[in-house]
Formats: sequence, C-alpha cells, structure tokens
Amino acid sequence: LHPMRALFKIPRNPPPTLHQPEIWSDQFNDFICKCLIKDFELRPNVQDLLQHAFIKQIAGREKTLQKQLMELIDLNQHERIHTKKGSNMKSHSQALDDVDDLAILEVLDENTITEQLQKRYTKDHIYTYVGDILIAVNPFHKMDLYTQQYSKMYIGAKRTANPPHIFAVADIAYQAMVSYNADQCIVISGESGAGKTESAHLLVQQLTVLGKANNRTLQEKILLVNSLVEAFGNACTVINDNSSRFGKYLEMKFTCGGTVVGAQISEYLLEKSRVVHQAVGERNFHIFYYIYAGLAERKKLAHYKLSDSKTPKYLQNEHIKLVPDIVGSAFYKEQFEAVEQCFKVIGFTLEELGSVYSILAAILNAGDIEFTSVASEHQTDKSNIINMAVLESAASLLCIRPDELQEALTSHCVVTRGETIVRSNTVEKATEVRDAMGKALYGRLFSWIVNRINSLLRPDNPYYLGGGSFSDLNIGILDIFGFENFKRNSFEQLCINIANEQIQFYFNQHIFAWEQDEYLNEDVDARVIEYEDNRPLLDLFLQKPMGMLALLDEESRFPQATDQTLVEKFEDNLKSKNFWRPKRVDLGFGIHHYAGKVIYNAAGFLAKNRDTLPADIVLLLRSSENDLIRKLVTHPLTKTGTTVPDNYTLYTHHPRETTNMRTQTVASYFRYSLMDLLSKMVAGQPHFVRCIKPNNDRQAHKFDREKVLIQLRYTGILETAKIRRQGYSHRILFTNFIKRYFILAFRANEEPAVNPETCAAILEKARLENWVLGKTKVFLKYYHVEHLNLMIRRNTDRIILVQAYVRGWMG
Ligand code: AD9
Ligand code: MG
Repeated sequence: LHPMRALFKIPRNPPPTLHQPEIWSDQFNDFICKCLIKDFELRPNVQDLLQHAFIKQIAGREKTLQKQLMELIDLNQHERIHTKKGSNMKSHSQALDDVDDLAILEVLDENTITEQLQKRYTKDHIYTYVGDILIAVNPFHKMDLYTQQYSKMYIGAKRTANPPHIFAVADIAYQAMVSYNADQCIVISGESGAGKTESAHLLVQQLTVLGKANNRTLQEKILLVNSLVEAFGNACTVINDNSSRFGKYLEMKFTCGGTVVGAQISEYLLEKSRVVHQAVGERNFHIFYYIYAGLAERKKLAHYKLSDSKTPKYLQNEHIKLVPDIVGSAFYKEQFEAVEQCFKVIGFTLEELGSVYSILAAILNAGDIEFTSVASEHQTDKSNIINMAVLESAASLLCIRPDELQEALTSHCVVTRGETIVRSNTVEKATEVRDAMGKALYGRLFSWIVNRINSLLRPDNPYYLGGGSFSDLNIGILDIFGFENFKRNSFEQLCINIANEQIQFYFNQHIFAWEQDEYLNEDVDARVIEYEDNRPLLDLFLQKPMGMLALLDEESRFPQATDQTLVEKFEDNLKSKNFWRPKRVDLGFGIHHYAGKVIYNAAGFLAKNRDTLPADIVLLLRSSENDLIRKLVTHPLTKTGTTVPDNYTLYTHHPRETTNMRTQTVASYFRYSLMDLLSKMVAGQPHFVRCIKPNNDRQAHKFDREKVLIQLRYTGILETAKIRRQGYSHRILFTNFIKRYFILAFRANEEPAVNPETCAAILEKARLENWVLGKTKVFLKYYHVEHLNLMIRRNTDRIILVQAYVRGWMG
C-alpha cells in the first residue's frame, strides 16, 4: 500500500466515472484550492504554490509526482488563457453588425432585433441568445450542426466561447443540475411548426452524452422514447407534417454525480378526436399509416383483418383513397420497422406488440362499421348494422363476442327506479358510440404505452447518499403542441391555446414579475420594464365559477343544453375585452390570445367536453380475452391531487375535483393536467428556448420579417432583451452564494462569515463588475453567474484531474 494513500485519505475503489471530486484529506484539498485561487488571479506561480503546501510533504521523496502535478496545473493554465483569447471575447467586443446575444445590442428596438435575426438567419446562424434565453429560428432544412464534433465542443464550454446553440442550453442545465444539486426544467415554446419537437430531440441527444450513461442500451432507449411516443402522438396537420398532438414532459433522471439513469414521460391531452375525424388536408396519427404499410409488407394485413384494397374510413382523405396510397410509401414502411425496433429495444414484449397492433387494427375495423335506420313502431328509429363481417373482424381483434359488440353499439341500458330498460340507439347515436369507443381505446392505449415506457425506464439503481437520502436529480424538457390558429378552430385548438397561454404566463413570472418584485423587496434600484401580462386571459379561461371552462362544464351537465346555448352563456357571462362574438358566425366566438386573435367555432364543444364512453362499452371491453384490452378499461389512469404555488396561477387543483372517469369532463381533466404539469415544472430551475417560425411556407432560407416580428412581439422578446441587459436575472441569498462560491476566494477549510463583505470579496476576486448587493441577496447578471460557475467547474475539473493523476501514479 502506498504511504500517500493514507496520508491523503485516498479511497481504494474509485467509481468508474467521476463527475465530482472526491473528498480527500483537508491537506490535499487545501493544496489544490491554493493553486486554483492563485491561478485565477492570473499570477501563475505554480512552482511557488507547489513548494508551498502539499508538495512540501512529498518534496524530495517523490520528484516525479511533483513534476507531473506542476505540468498538469500549468497545462490547464494555458488552456484557460487560450479560451480567453479565443472566440469568446469576439462576440462581446465585435462590431455590432452581428451579435450572438441580443441583450448586448446598443440599440434595442423591434426593428434592430428583427434585422439581427434576419442577418444571422441568412448566414444559417439559426441560434441567438437573449441573455440566458435561446432563440431558435427554424431553418427548415438539414443542418450539420449536430454532429459529434459539435456535441463535444459544447461540453463544459464557456457559453461565449462558441456560437449560440441548443447544445449549450443542455450543457448549462446539466452543469447547473450537477453543481447546485438541483432539478432543472427546459421550457420550449413557439407556435406550431416552429421547431419545438426537434429542439427537444436535440436536447435529449446532448443530455445523454453529458450524462455518460454507463450502459449504451440505456442511452439508446432514452433516445428512442421520443420517436416512439411521437409515432402515436404526432400527426400531419396543415401547418406541420409532424405536429405534436399532445403535450410531453420528459424527465431525464440522473444520479447526484450526473450520470443518466433513466427517464420518465408525462403526456398531456392527446387530441383523441383525430382518431375518428381529421380536418381537410390533415391526417390521422402517424402510427396507423406505419402499421398499415408495415403489415402489408409482411403480408400480415389479413391476419389483422385489414383490407388490401379499400382504405379504412378513419384513414381516408382527399389524397388517400386506396390502400396503395399508404402501402406504396417506402417512408411509412421504414417508419414501421423503426417503431417496432423502438418497442423492442425499450423492452416491450412481442406479445404486447401483437396486442398493440390488434387494438390499432380493431379501431380501424370498428371505424368501418356502418349503420342503417330501421323504423320502429314504439320508439325513435333503431339502427341496424349493415356490414356484419366488419363488425365480426373488430370483435375478433378485440377478443370480444360479436353479438355483444353489436348490442353495445346499437342499444344502451337505462336504469330507472331500480329497473334496467334496454333502449335502441338511432344511427346517429350508434355512430357516436362507435367513435367514442375508437377514441377511448386509442387514448388509453397511448397512456398505457407511456406508462409502460416509464416502468421500463425507471431508474432501477437509485443512487443513495449516506444517511439514506434519495438523491436522484432530473432535467425536465417540456414540448407541447404550439399555438394554433386554423381557418376553423374547435375545442382542441382552444385547449392547445390555453396551455400555451399558461406557459407564456410561466415565462412572464420568471422573467419579469418575480425579478421586479425582488428589486422592491431588496431596495435595489433598477428600471421597471413594462411587459404584456396575460393574467387577464388566464382569468377568462380558468377562473371559477365564471371562467370559460367552468361555464362549459356547467353547460355540459344540462342534458338539454346545445352548443348554441353554450355560446350564449359565454356571451352573457364573460366580461372581458379579450372575448367577443363575431357577427355572421353562428356558433363563433373570438379570443384575443397573447399570440393573436383566434375565432373559434363552438360546434361540438359540449359533446367533446363530455367525452362519454357508454358503460355498456366499458363492460364489454372488460370481458375481452386479451389482457391488454382488459387492462386498458379496468385501471382508470387517474392521478392524485396536485398543488402548485399560488404565484403561478390562482387556479390550483382542488383535491375534491375528482378524476373519476365517468363524470370527468375534458375541461376539468385539462385544468387538472395543466396544474400537474406546472407542479412538475416549478420544482426545477427553468431554462427557456423560444422557437421562431421564419415563414408560413416551411421554406428554407426564407425570412418573412413581418411574420417574425409578430412572434417577437407576442413572446415579449424585446422586453426580455431589455430586462436581461438592465436587470439581474439571478438573485441569490448571501448564505447560498457564499456556500457555493467561497472556494473561489477562501481556503477550503475556512468558514467565512455570512455577510455582504464576504460576498463582495468573492465577486472582487472573480473580477466581476456591475453586481449589486441587496438586503439579503446578491443580484447578478446572467453572465456573472456563467462566469462564476465556469470557474467553479474548472476548479472541480482540475481537482478531479489531479486526483486521477495521483491515484494513477500510486497504482
Ligand atoms: V407543433 O407545435 O408540434 O405542430 P413544433 O414541434 O414546434 O410544432 P417541429 O419541431 O415539429 O415543430 O418542427 C417542424 C419541422 O421543422 C420539422 O419537421 C423539421 O422539418 C423542421 N425543423 C425544425 N427544427 C429544425 C432544425 N433544428 N433543423 C432542421 C428543423 N429542421
Ligand atoms: Mg411538436
């Protein structure tokens, strides 16, 4: 055993990868710290330092180690000076014809900002910072910005050392998580087609690299999760060929040392209605086309009772009339193989896969069941099934009895005074029941897939710190459906746009409201920046009992209510300048959202909100011989109560608002989901990515100034740039500040007093300017924090490096 091992308390078995220095003896740490403190004063007298402390102990005894250590520290010195002279200085001192960070622009106005973005965009510089926020302008063409080389370039680099990039956001979030031991949350926003989903993929890609997953399989699995859920949750719309039709919050789980150990997804509000109906120019969820093409290729269509000539009704549109339109697509076939591969790699069994395909095929078959009206003497018209063979196919795929399916579609039971009466369904009603079944099956299948992925990717190796405290960390990535404004907007668009409204509110709270509140509380002198507060809109939608969703729920409870009475109710009760009734549109109403005016059509609102799945269908499906189908209808996927701090919204979820499947409306579930999402998001320190769509034609190299300007305006980019320049985006309590950064100015075993003087000493040592000390907090600009963190990280890296050397040297 080497004598040094005991002297420096060097552990025997080092972990395979080290992200954080180990705690060795004080003597050793003190030595390193001294080297480092001296070092950043830019007076690198390494020789001196080494003579000074630790080295003394080994002087004369271990010449080789001494020399190696000196070289090691010297090497870093060069590296640092090198980066300082490099590109990082350029961006700040550059002539202002093209800046990386809008917050440093001399002139801050809408035109200058748009011009900057345009100039950059024409050079294919799609990323630009606004302080610590990233703007990403959709390039609409493949960029070679995401190679391994780029990935490397952004790891642990100073932000200003490289051009702005989505990988830098991943790095900042990751480093913040590791150094503060705190959860992080990356919020991606932007209208439909702006590039949120692509950005989310890139973030996951870089985070898996940063998280150095110990086993490649896990890394691979995490990367596949997005593709898998998107096959089921994305679809082609008139705006975006791969439009997200659900909200996704992906949490990547890490150990406290920063190794990725798993992932969890939460899904929000899948647009189930798309299964049975798509607007002109739109398509069903991708997966349907994939399996159709894939099964055809494998000659398995017959096995799943799918026709090889006539396209199922749910998949027909103006471009797809015949099966060859689908099965002829090489792309769909490839996607099918890719999806199946995803399923397998993530860990789904073949049996599960078979069930998934059967359910999808059953939905398509059921969609083709047709009804005809039969006059009846006693009651309203009854319905009969025209194509019994199709019904039988659907029943066999669902592993239920065809006669029972027929009965459940064409009649329903009513219980009056303890007596059960069977009533016939009209053709209209039977069609509704059929569609409700398709939507419910698909929605539950989607949730089941997500839950199954979660159980397969749950960190199985929770990292326990001493004392048993559970210490896994996570970085959440939010990618929801973007703001939509179609020619015809329905209930789905309303929900999507309310969700976006809430995300904008979250952004405003973080960027403007809280920062400015703190100036007041802490007596810090800073100019107030005006911003567009969308609180009145959230009130309009979510307030109780008179908000739009509450009114919708109330109306949904009246059996006689119609969509007409609903709009009238809105008109009578919603007193807001953001709501109006346009003339000449019967069921129309307008909302002035933060992102623009949208005219909605209330036709179908009540039915969509009630979203009832008849009890007869539930009971029937529970009798299925297929395990998965039974599971889908037996375990209601309910969630427990959630609370969100009041300052995010007034509308916390009330614990008594049940998530009972029978009575719950879409609106109440939606409200609940929003709160659930927020409660996850508020647990982390936020980072923002703002996606901008440069034109409406999905064209590369086309920058529509007006289009961009509108987005900059409604997302408050100008105000954001102002507050980032003038304000202090980081406010840290003295005690936390000192705990985090004292090592930059004090010795490892010192305990400096918690007071403003200590903070000032650290900041001065770090050679920072323009910071302010409040009553209890240090007020810092985003670049101060970046600088401090980088210094800490460099220290850490060097300690790890020195530790590794010493360890290796001792054998
Ligand atoms: V929606 O709200 O889900 O309808 P997103 O998610 O904002 O929308 P998405 O990420 O799907 O938009 O981007 C739309 C299309 O833009 C993609 O399919 C790509 O073709 C294109 N895109 C977006 N970002 C990039 C990029 N970084 N590089 C190349 C991109 N193409
Ligand atoms: Mg998307």
